[in-house]
Amino acid sequence: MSVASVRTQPFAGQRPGTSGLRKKVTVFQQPHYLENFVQALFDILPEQVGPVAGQTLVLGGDGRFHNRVAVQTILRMAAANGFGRVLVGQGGLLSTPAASAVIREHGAYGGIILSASHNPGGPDGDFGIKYNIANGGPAPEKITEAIYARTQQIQAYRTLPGAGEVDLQTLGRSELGAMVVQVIDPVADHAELMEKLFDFDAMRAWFAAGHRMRFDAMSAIGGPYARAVLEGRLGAPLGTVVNGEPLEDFGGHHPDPNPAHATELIAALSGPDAPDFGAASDGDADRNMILGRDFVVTPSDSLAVLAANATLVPGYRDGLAGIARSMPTSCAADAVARALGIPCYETPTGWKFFGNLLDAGRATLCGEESYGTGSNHVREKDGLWAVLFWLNLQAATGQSVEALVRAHWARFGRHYYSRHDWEGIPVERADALMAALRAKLPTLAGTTLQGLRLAQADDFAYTDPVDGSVSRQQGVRLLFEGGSRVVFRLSGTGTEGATLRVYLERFEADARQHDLPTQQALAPLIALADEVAAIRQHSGQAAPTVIT
Ligand code: G16
Repeated sequence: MSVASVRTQPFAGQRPGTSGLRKKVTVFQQPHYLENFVQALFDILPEQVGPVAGQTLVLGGDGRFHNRVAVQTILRMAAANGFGRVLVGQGGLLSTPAASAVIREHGAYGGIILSASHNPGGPDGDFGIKYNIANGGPAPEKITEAIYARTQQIQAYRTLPGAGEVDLQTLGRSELGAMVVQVIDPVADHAELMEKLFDFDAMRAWFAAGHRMRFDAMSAIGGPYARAVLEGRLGAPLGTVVNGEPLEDFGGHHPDPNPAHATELIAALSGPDAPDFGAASDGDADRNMILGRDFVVTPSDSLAVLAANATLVPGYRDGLAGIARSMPTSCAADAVARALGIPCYETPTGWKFFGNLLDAGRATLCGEESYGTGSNHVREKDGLWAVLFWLNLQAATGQSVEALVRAHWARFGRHYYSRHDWEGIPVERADALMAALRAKLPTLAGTTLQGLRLAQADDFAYTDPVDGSVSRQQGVRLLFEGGSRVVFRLSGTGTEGATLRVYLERFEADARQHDLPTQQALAPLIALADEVAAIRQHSGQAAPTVIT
């Protein structure tokens, strides 16, 4: 089988965003589009990381439309570029956290994950690709920027034109040119890892005692993983996992586990006959949502509660080295870190920023407001891991989700939190909004807005404490006396227009004030956000499109 060099030309706009390159499926279907990006990656790896010849690559995706075609393309290109072996999930499938686990478990050189995460799928939906390094985590900016630079110069890519499709349904080994293709069980490594971290006996007893749970896999890749652990190893009744069959278009739904898109689950968790525990994961199974009966937990609170109770779980019995959260995530975790006497790191949005802290042993738990929670067990956020953590806490304490959160608020105070998304803003308008806001920053500190005194107004910059790299312009922060915050930033994961994210947070120590409706509690902050950033005027929209 001979290697061919196929001539090509650069495509504009192949710069990875918050988490890889995400575009419409129709964009990825253009001839050479995927190939250019993959070759750019393979071209920069030797210089950025080390030679690829003979190395092991991990490959898999969330099964969305175009996954099957893309996996075959990448296999042929990996062989033509000299990789020695590719570990690919059966059917071309691997959840994002499982890919991270497989990279680490097998000491692989790195991995390619095909996913656009929570973005809708299908022929008119989104597709995505990202590269993870040997620690199992997303490639840092240095690598993603090098890939982008290479895509802008690329002239040719290497492939095996004569190669047929590799059978990805049958577990085991085959050859593609000089490269070995090893089709692996996508679930096994991850399930083993979960069993090492959590008290499976206690959780089995919780189900055996008649407690009920509903896990909504949103017709995405989380289904097989959740079924194997919850209904398989833990003995939860069949049917505990709903929408458990991965579909190429996620059944037409938006596989994003939050109050806007998991309305069915929220309804199912309502009322006296509802299950005790509800949970969901997203398109590639790295996000999670946690619910009790008639009770929704915010991701920021989730991180804080897990951190405060971590020693109840076998994998974290010895305590935490530190906690890390993305800047827009609420400060609930900071309060826990203070009480535990451990550091809390504030990083830019994007899981890639946690990698160095985890590798250096500085942080054990990480979390983001965008429904991502994880730990040092892998280098990605992990939906099922978070769900099992909550399950383990309920089994260990005998308390409900709501009771655990209320006790947490009583001890640490409540951080009311909400995110308002303004989607589909024309890019120039969104850029103009952010530029105007940044220009205003020097005049804002010390002023009083809606009765709140502004202590600090800045554009968040992060210096990685491990390698000293600096990331600037990571979001405009308004920090008020008393702990309230408003943060503005543009999303880096969308595929159409711009999305302005406005993150709103109010700290309330007084337990008598812990039962306000969230939007009401945040009303002054919502009003001042619009006043300061002139959101309606710039966007031309009357209201946010999504409130979580
Ligand atoms: C990705 C990143 C997360 C980030 C989220 C939102 O999640 O991995 O770290 O918090 O996007 O990013 P943005 O606000 O820029 O849209 P996922 O689940 O989409 O991979």
